[in-house]
Amino acid sequence: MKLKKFAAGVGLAATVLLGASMPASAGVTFFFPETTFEDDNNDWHFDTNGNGKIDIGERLVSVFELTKTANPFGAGSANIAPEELTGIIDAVVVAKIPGFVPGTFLFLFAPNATSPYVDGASGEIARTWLDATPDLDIPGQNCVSLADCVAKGSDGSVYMSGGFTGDNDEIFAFVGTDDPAVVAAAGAGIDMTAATFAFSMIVNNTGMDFGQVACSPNSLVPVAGDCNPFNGGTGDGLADIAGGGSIKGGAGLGNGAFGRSDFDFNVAPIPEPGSLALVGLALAGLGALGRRAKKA
Ligand SMILES: [Ca+2]
Ligand SMILES: [Ca+2]
Ligand SMILES: [Ca+2]
Ligand SMILES: [Ca+2]
Repeated sequence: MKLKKFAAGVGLAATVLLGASMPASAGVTFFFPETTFEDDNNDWHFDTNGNGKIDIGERLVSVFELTKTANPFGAGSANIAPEELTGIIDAVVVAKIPGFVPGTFLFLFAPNATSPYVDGASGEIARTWLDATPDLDIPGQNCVSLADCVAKGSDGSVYMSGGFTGDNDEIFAFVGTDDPAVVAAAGAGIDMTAATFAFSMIVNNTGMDFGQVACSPNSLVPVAGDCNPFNGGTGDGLADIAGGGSIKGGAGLGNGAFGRSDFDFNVAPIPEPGSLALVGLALAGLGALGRRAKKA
């Protein structure tokens, strides 16, 4: 009996330390030591100079839905529900560098200081909202225009945001064609560009504290180290938010978007005081069991 109790106590402590905690917000479950947010995006390009190509100074705007969280080191995932967690990316191309493959380019992005969607002036590139009355379904494609997608994706309360605040690892880049029509014509499952990003967290209304995650190796940096070799400063290979993915073909989209991107990212939540208190209780319980076992 005592062994069983001891095992149960160890099980409780292990569950609290390693498993999913109680979600800080009702619908979002965090995994320790890292949590992956999985997303589905629709992507728009603002062709300011009208040449049909993605150029320096032009904007990329994405509306996305974060459908679930997962444990990047093992099994375990949880749908985000009953609320929905959605967001908007608004960034400006600041470099367009021809790649080795003709027709491909490395694009580097910076915050859009005049974004109507995120606080680009403070460095925000992406912002998320937690909405108690879900109305956006990116996988199900229920928004019919950029304005409709933005309206459905930016209602609710601001949850978390990320962007550039001066960490030398910060990056938002993709490698691929500069012709959105090529992406738009491709099927939904076809990867058209490789994307990499590392952000600093700017707004945090999650109820959690966060450490940092490795942002390299990534699709541009083959070894661990500075996550952005293009910005003149040397980072330590760590950032608050790190992710990547691809822009997939946009065939069948009827809302003006040219592509569907998949930009999953990781964060490193620190167990909240409530969880630590539970761990303390569990350890105290183990201590009591141990003392009783010694006496017997
Ligand atoms: Ca253009
Ligand atoms: Ca919404
Ligand atoms: Ca750097
Ligand atoms: Ca860093």
